[in-house]
Amino acid sequence: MENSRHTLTVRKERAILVGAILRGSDGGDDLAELTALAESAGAVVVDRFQQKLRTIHPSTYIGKGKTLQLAERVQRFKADVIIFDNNLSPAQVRELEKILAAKVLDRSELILDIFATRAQTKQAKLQVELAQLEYTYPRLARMWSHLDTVTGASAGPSAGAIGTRGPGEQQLEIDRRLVSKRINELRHELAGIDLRKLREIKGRKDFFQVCIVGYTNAGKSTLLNALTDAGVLAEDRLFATLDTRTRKWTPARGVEILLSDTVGFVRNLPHQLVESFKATLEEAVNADLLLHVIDVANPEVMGQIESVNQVLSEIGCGAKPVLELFNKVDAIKDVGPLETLQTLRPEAVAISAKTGLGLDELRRKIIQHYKGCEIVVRVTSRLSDGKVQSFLRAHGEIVGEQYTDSTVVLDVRMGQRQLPDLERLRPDTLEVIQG
Ligand SMILES: Nc1nc2c(ncn2[C@@H]2O[C@H](COP(=O)(O)OP(=O)(O)OP(=O)(O)O)[C@@H](O)[C@H]2O)c(=O)[nH]1
Ligand SMILES: [Mg+2]
Repeated sequence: MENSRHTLTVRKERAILVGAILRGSDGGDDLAELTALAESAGAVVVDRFQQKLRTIHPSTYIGKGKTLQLAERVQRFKADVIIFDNNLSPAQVRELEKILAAKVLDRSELILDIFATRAQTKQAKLQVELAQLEYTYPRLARMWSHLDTVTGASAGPSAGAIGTRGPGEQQLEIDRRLVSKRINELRHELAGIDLRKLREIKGRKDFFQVCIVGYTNAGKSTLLNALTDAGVLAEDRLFATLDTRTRKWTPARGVEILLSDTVGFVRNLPHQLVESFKATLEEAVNADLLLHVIDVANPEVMGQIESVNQVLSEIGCGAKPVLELFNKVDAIKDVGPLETLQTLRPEAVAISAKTGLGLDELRRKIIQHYKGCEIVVRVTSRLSDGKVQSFLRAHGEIVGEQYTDSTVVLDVRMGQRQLPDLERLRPDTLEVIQG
């Protein structure tokens, strides 16, 4: 128990959720998303507590009276952890922990905790550790047990273990140094991985790249699976996916696309996390087309669209072509809000990644985008050169044919992206006549 007080995880812990609604804000979502996040992290939510706030209390965020009421509820519900929907300053966390006699986490720490349990690849693990250290750095007094694992010191309550020593100033100073050393190591290691990843992404530039983005739990992985049989994990949990998956997809003859699934977005994504996940989101930055999956069955759909667009512009994708997808249309109870959305965003495609509804139309629209970079080439090749002709017939649409005794001149409509492959086959002449 004493040990868990100092960790930033919430697995199997009894949690009280607290949301302060600031005057002038949009009123929040009744802690529905925080509940889903807490459960996703493995906590058991035993109580919820909301307060309308005129101003933020500097030392405890919520007012003194409310804090005391909260302390009473901590006792009554035997809570281990209090999770705030708002982001708290380190000083506020310390003060609240003192008054409430329980562990206090804010929304960003909760999200980081989920990320820490979900990270699969080495890159994702390092990125999460870096984000956790950077976010938690000013909160050092609370993270003794995390430092144990970082520095390789033994965890546990044995005398002298870091986890049981008081947060004395001297100890704090040593730990700060350990943390900044570890942060440097992580940055260095990640820089190497990022470079490799970047090279890998650049190596794909001959392909038309489509990247699936969207709010967490919107159905991105389900869509990737529905289109490509990728067999990626999709589940009703926030942040089921942390690592990017890329699959080759052939939606029509001669059209080869690379389709990537990415980590979900969430409102107020901790800044450090966006920073450290930039390499993962590099897929989106390099994509030719983004598919923005929107869960239209979620009552917070408008806010979620906004959050995603905000992160997209933060990572430099603001001007990229986007195809918006209204997903989960099979699950909506009231068509009213969907109709409003469709009026506002007439270009969007209504789909159900689960039942397959609308996927044919989606396929057509993606191919249209692909063909946006379509060209017509005039190619001369010897009649005996079967390779060039079969390539053109497989990858393009023949729009003109002229034969001589020994050569054939073909006019072919095809994707610009296939030009390098055609050049590699060395036809006698090759000329772009349109596009
Ligand atoms: N009813 C319905 N459920 C869907 C649809 N698409 C996805 N889901 C469900 O929504 C949940 C989340 O789906 P995922 O594909 O994991 O969502 P995601 O966007 O990849 O989520 P993260 O990776 O967590 O960000 C799962 O329980 C899916 O079965 C749909 O079209 N209709
Ligand atoms: Mg997913």
